[in-house]
Amino acid sequence: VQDLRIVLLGVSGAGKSPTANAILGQDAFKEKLSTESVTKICQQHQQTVDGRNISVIDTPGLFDTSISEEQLKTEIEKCVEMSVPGPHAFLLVLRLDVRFTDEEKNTVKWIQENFGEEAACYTIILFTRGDQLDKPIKQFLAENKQINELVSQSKGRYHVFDNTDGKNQSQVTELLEKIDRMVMENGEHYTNEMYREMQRKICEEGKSWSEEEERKQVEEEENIREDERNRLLNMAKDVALVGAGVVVGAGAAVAGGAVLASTGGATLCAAVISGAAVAGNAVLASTAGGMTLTDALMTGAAVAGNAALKSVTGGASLTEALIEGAAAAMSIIQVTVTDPRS
Ligand SMILES: Nc1nc2c(ncn2[C@@H]2O[C@H](COP(=O)(O)OP(=O)(O)OP(=O)(O)O)[C@@H](O)[C@H]2O)c(=O)[nH]1
Ligand SMILES: [Mg+2]
Repeated sequence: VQDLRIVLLGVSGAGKSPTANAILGQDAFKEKLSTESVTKICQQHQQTVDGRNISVIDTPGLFDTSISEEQLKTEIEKCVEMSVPGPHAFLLVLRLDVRFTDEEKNTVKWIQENFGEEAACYTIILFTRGDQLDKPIKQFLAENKQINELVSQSKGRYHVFDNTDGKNQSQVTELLEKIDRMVMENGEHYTNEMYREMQRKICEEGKSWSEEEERKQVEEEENIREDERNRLLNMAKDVALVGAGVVVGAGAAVAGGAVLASTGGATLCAAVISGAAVAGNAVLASTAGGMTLTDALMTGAAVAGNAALKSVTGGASLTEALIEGAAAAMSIIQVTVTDPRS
């Protein structure tokens, strides 16, 4: 292949930008001087290297907290567009000299989750700070199980760079040869279609997950409503039994009626207000006096039941308080009015 498109990935400070510069043999990408991460957006530069057109795309650090997940996603999208029709290689850049972090452990996984399983076939681990390696790389890998694990996830492909040695052209030539070999083994480069396919899958998984969540929520709400309906119906039966046809009991009857109406689909508030009002003899006046509906209902229920207010402040739901109110109204009826059945 005459042209090569290379995408550099890795955590912030891994040395992506210095590596990109080393490949191109020029200071095209800004490198770090401070501890803050440098590269915030994807950038592409190209250069003729060994007589071939090499395009390098530098990316912001993975897991970098100074840019949001969303921003990173947008940048990765851009990097895919920059690499049309798709990169020949992903270089996963890792530092050799420091202890391996959890984030670095997750980089291969991150690549697969964002670019798809097949991305591993196009990935080469590129170790920076080769100058600080005091033993042969094979021995280093044998002694570092976790890094070795990462290398095997990338089909055993890796390369070591020393970015302090600007004149070391052979490390670049060797890298390009490794990429060529990988492309030959794969038979093609990573394609943007593979990327779109992966994104479509992620999208669908996300959709089916949220559909499932929504279904569960609706079911839960329906269950709560059903329980409430049953409780109200039971209460209504009791209230109606005692309250029917009695003058004061009319309040309870309306309260009972309110309950029935609410289960019949009328709005709870309207039904309850009239029920509580009749039961409590005070509520309508209080709403007219500027109280909020809830206050009025509480007062109404309280007057009706002598107990409801307590239960509301005690943490019971308004409906529960009202039911208690109606129940208490019922007991008032039993005390003050002769039960028509007796
Ligand atoms: N000694 C040594 N230092 C290196 C080597 N490669 C990179 N560095 C240094 O490592 C530091 C990290 O470089 P950065 O430009 O921050 O790396 P980056 O991955 O592009 O970071 P972000 O842009 O923040 O994502 C720089 O100070 C480089 O000089 C190397 O091979 N040897
Ligand atoms: Mg950078």
